[in-house]
Amino acid sequence: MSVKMTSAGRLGWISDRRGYRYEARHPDGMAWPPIPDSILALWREVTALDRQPDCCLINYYGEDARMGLHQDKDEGDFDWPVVSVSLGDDGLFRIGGTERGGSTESVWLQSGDVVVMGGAARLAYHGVDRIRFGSSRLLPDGGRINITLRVVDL
Ligand SMILES: O=C(O)CCC(=O)C(=O)O
Ligand SMILES: [Mn+2]
Repeated sequence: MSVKMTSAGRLGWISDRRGYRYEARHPDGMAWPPIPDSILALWREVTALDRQPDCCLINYYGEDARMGLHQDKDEGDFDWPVVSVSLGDDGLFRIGGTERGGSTESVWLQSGDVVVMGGAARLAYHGVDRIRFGSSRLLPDGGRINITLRVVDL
């Protein structure tokens, strides 16, 4: 995996030899930090939901990082939307339908862009093909941060 990740919120998303899953604790044993209020306010603004997300996944993409096409489907209830925020360098985001191998379209996400995957798009295949390293000055050492908010409902 080329993307570095950590989490905030009640549950964090981890990957180890046993696979991927949500866990209430960091692998080192500590609870995840709370999701910042500004991020929760953004969630409320774009979803109009009272329910808060359980997980705030924080992905860091360095120069050669990418994320293959996948569906977000480890949550208990796909009625809740997924909200994702892009910060720093531009990222080439690819999104298709709900069948693997279907047609896809690509869009360069810029710092501050917010993607909401809800309704019919909640289970759309998506990924990040590459980033334009150094295209933003937000992060002193370059790279892209993506923040993904999900209701996990465990
Ligand atoms: O970096 C992105 O824009 C997408 C991240 C993503 O799809 C994920 O973490 O599941
Ligand atoms: Mn995803």
